[in-house]
Amino acid sequence: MCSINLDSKKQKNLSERFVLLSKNVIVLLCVFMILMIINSCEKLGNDPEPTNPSPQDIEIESALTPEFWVFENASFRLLSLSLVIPDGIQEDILQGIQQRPVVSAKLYLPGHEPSDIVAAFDLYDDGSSYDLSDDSLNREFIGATSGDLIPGDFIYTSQLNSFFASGSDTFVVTYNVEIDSTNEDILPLTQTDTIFVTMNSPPVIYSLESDLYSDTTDFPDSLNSGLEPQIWKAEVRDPDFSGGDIIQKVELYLILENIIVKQVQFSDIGNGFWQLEVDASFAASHPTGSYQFEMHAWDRFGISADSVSYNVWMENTAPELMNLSAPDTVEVPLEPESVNNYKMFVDVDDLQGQGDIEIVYYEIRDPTMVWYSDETNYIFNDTGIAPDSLAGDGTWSAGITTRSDNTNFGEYLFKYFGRDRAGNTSEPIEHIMIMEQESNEQ
Ligand SMILES: [Ca+2]
Ligand SMILES: [Ca+2]
Ligand SMILES: [Ca+2]
Repeated sequence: MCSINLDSKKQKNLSERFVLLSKNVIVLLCVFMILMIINSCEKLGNDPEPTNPSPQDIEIESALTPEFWVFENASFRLLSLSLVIPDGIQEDILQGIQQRPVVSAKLYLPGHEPSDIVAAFDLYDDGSSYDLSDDSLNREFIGATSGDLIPGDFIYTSQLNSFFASGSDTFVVTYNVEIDSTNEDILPLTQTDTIFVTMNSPPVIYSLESDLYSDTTDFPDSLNSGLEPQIWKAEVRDPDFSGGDIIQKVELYLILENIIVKQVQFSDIGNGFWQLEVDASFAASHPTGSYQFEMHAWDRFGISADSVSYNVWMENTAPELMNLSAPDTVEVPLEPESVNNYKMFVDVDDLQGQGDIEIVYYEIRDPTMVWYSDETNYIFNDTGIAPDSLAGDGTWSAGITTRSDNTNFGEYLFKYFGRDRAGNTSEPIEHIMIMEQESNEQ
């Protein structure tokens, strides 16, 4: 008897491993066989080619074809065709048991043979999942996707722009629904629509109105300083609206002495109306004068409307200073090389808003009747920089300092002014301040 010299422990391990290995092999074999069975079952189910639905089961419900197109309009528009199919057959088609109808379209010039086509393309019910951009035919009039929204709803779509046309013309579009390409006796379902391609027309500006003057149709010819908040509404339309064109931009230019001094954009509020909310600050930084208000509008091709002009007298008045707070007496410190700090505050208003105030400043007449002015240093601020406590609240603040070496004691006259960005200077406020030596008494 042949004996293998294994110790009993090793032998045990080996036999255990063998049992484990054979178990694994059996399990694997079983899994493999099950997979084979499943696979062959699937194959059995898939094996027959999908059948063609009967022509009587499929109808065209409707086709949506934009009728008017603007020549050389690059923006894509949807063409779609929806089919009516009984639910059971829809299910069969979606499960691949029955063949999916194929939808295509042809564009041609009327009076020509339908075979003499201008363009041919397919419509898809793919939820826009197919990439159509890799088009060797270089059809720039076809979108990169079908534009289809929901796959499997039997609404077939395609996106086109007007680049299929070589000029303004009328085109016939015929949709074809192929149900059974293998049987010549079964003709495709068809539907025919018409497309008109026209040249682009410029937008038209119809009116500009202020809601404060709703009893007149004309824009007001004067805008007084401090004008009430109002809405200016312009009616602007593009004759090519149905052709896919839209108004892109509506602007108002303010022109003074042939120079455009302000340009504002209106917002689209729909239905051909555009609006601008205006308040008294509209005139900020613009001097009182006779302005030309010029309306402009552009369509998406950058074609501009004939501008419409209004002559408007617009007013901007000077700021007003109120409620000055300043010391009546300032003292020069006794202690050498020291300073005393004082604060001044004044409320400043401008009908065109705080934004119109350019500067608040003061001039000083010293006891010897000499005037001093300095628009970089003798100024107030409303920017929150000390001694100003709050920016933009209309309370303007300034600091003044006396130094121990000041000797020009006596009466100082302060004159305070505000000037706006239109160059209007306020009436001054005057204030007398006495400068004296700090007393010794502590
Ligand atoms: Ca247009
Ligand atoms: Ca002003
Ligand atoms: Ca302030």
